[in-house]
This record gives sequence, structure tokens and C-alpha cells, in this order.
Amino acid sequence: MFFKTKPWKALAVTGALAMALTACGSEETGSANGEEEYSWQFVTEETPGQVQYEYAVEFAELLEEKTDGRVSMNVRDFGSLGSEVDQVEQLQQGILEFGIISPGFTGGLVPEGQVFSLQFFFPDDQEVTQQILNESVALNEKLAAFYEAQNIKPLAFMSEGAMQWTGNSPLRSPDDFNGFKMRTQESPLMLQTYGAYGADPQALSWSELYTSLDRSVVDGQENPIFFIQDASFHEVQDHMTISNHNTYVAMVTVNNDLYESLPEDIQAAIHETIDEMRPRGFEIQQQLNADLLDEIKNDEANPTEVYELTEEERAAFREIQEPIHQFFRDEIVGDEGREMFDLLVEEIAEYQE
Ligand code: 6CS
Repeated sequence: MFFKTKPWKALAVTGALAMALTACGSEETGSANGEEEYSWQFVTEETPGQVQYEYAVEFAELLEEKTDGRVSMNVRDFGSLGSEVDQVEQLQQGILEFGIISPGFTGGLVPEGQVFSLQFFFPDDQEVTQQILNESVALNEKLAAFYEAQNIKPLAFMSEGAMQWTGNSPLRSPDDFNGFKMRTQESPLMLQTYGAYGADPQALSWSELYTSLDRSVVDGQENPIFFIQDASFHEVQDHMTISNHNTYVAMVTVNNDLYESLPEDIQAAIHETIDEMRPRGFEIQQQLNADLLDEIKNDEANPTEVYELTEEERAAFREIQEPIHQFFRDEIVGDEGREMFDLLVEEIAEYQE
């Protein structure tokens, strides 16, 4: 394995926003040859050994190299700058320049981004889904414009792997979710997707999730395998269901005002870095998800029953979720959002052929 997995550590976020305001800030400094130099903060929602953080470290190195050191980036892990939603706000305000954010934490800000909360919507094949994320006009132009209107520019959409369920009871049929206290991210539509199974969903930051599972404040959660293991959720959950009910998508973003103010050569270096990092991001998640599934299975001190749904069992969940795809199109978004959705549906069909 190319980097060491770290055990979950308690995240102290109290008072973090105040610290963030003193610790961060964009800097532009002149250089000896008269070219502008930049010092940027790159925030992630994850910690060392996890996909977003490892991606950001490699991204920062590559961009620094491509700009001959005119850009320097300080990669920040999750925990010291507040919750995921706090980080989004700091990115919007330009307190932070770059960030990897999960659309699940922007459901109130950009309702169209909730397309990533739809279960059984993107193809099960992770490589096909990543190709759609890389090339889709609906996502990279139309959805990106909704975020840009909020001063956040998505530069890339990346899969962190297929999502699975964990619970303190087995989750094999929609009925198993009846009254189940399901943790979700801060997205109204995500709450609805679990409400459709009869669950009692609750939005929480992941900084509170281990303790909330341990104390049965919530009964279960969804995440890619690497995150379940690295955040040690399996230690406080008896069951894991390989459901592949969705893909965990994160966005690599930059503050839009900052981006617009940059000279063309720096913008070009950013895009080259994004393109070169695409296969690398995919590889990081693939390796972590494979390795850490074995760690969960082999963890004798914390036994977790791992159950893979059959296609027939998945179909029972899909049947309940499909009307929500239409609900998103008809009720959640406006005309431009509908155009985005219709185009995305067409694109997905083309890639699946
Ligand atoms: O469940 C969450 O909220 C977290 N999951 C992942 C895979 N990344 C960061 C996010 O906050």
C-alpha cells in the first residue's frame, strides 16, 4: 500500500471557525522577477490516509511544480476549520481558496447538486461513472454554473467509491429501514431518500458520527468502504451491507472570484493539474476501498458481519428510489435544473450502451 492508514482520532472542532479566521487568508506576494506569487489554503473534509486528503497533497505538489513554485498550497485536513458546512462558507467567502467538498453538504445552497444524493442513478460500474463525471456537459458546465453563481467553481467531480450501509442491525430489505435512525449529510433530498424506506433520517457532521453511532443516537450510516474503516465506524456497528446504492462524489473546487482574477498561465496550470490528477484520484480510491474492505473483514477484535445484496434485493430498493429521480426533476429544481437533469439522463444512457 502506498500510504499508511491512520486510525480514527477524535476531532476537536469546537471554536474552530475562530481559529480558521486567524489561521487562513489568501496571500499574493510579488517576486523578484515581477511575477505574482500565490499562497493558498486547500481544505478537505477528510484526514491523512483518506482519499480527499491524499488527493489534495498530490494535487498541491503537482501544481507547485507546474508553476515553478509561484503557487504554494497548504493542505488542511478536516477538524480545525469547523464542520463541512462551515468549510463551504469559508470557501465561498474566499477565506479558503481551494476545497474538496461533498455536494451532500451544499443541498440548501445549490439544490441542483443534490443529483448526487439520488440512489441507483449513476451506473454501478465505477469506471463508467468516473468517465461520466469527467466528461459530462450536464455536470461540468450546467451544474458547475449553479455552483459558480454561489462563488464556488467546481474543477472536477471525483468518485470516492461506491457507498455501502452500516447498521446496528442487518439492512437487507427496505423494511429493515423502518424506524431506523439513519445518519445523512446536510441535504434535504438525502433525508427524503431514506424517508422513502420508512427510516428516521438525521443530518450530522461526520465529526460527530462515531460517538453518535456508539451511543445509538443514530443506528447507521452510509459511506464508501475506505471511510467506514478509516473512521472506525465498523468498530461501533455490527453489520455492513454491500449495497452499492450510490457513488460517493466529491468536488474539487476553487473560490470563483479568485479563479477569475488569475492570469491565464496560472489558470492553465490548474486545469493541467486537474486533468493529470483524474486517473490518480480514481486509483487512490480504488486501492483504499479494496484494501480497507479486507481490514474490516479481518478485524477480529471488532467483528462486522459483511453481507452483499443480491441483484434481486437491490431491485427492491431501486424500485422505491426511482420515483425520487423524477421528484428531483419535477419538484426540486427549476427549468435550468431540469435541462441539466434531462441532459445527464441522456448522457448516462449513452455511456451505458
Ligand atoms: O460521511 C461524511 O460526511 C464524510 N464522508 C466522506 C467519504 N468524506 C468526507 C465526508 O464528510
